[in-house]
Amino acid sequence: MNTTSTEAKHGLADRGYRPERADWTIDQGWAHYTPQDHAVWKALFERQTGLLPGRACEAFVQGMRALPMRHDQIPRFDELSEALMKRTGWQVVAVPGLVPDEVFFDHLAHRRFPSGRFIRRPDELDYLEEPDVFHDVFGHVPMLMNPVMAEFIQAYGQGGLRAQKLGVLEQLARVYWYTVEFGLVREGDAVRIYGAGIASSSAESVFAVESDSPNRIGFDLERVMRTRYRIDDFQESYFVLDNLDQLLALAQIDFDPYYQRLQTGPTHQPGDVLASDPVITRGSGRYHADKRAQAAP
Ligand code: HBI
Ligand code: FE
Repeated sequence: MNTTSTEAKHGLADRGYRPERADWTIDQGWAHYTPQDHAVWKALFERQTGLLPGRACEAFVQGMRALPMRHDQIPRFDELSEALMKRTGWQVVAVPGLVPDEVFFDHLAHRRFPSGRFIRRPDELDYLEEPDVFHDVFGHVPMLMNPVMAEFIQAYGQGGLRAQKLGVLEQLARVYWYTVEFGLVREGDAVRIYGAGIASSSAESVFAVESDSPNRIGFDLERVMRTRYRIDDFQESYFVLDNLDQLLALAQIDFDPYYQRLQTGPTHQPGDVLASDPVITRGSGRYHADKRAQAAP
């Protein structure tokens, strides 16, 4: 088997971790969290719940409200699963961190959301490469209470297994990235967060909706499938849905004609703006330009 891009990037294959179960799940082991672990959750939870009113979309806020999540302790996955199961048939299962793509897809295809069980250290509050329990539970689980998102992520799991066989996973992964992880959606005249990568990051939840630096562009499937993304910093462009029901349509689309078309034609860089883009806000690009200037000798 080839080493997947995820493994190469995160060194999973090198770390020598061998799962005890074929599906890579582990017990949450809730009793083993330390007071420091719960304190990290509390700090992150309080910071984000302060930032998200007026920034997160209605579905996120509603989902959060209906879940057994407390400010002062890491949630129990069995309690989250019970609430999810009733609403959308999803469950949360614990995994050690990033799992191989096909394992990830198989869980999603069966409405099981793999969540990191570890929590970041107090000195890592702002940035972390591997998904921990705060990103996965606070960021993703509220949207899994939404029937449309529930459907879409399951379809992504099914599509992922197929895309992997066809060798087009990179293109499909961009759809997940620019929706489930970094998606914005219009609500009235405003643009709101539904992506978990944004909703679980204090700095990016402000940047994504308020900064004049990034581009905000109306979502188009082929455009997104042609666009590279940044994993190491804020996004240079966000793609904005008119409403969450667009995800339902996406879940039903036959991707094969897209994969065909994508074999030729351009690939776009993260910050590109095209003449054909339905631009909502054209970014100044200042944030990333400053960073590049600092990095240059
Ligand atoms: N594993 N636990 C976990 N969480 C992810 O978000 C994840 C993963 N493995 C692979 C993966 N994401 C992505 O690279 C795929 O969506 C392509
Ligand atoms: Fe995520």
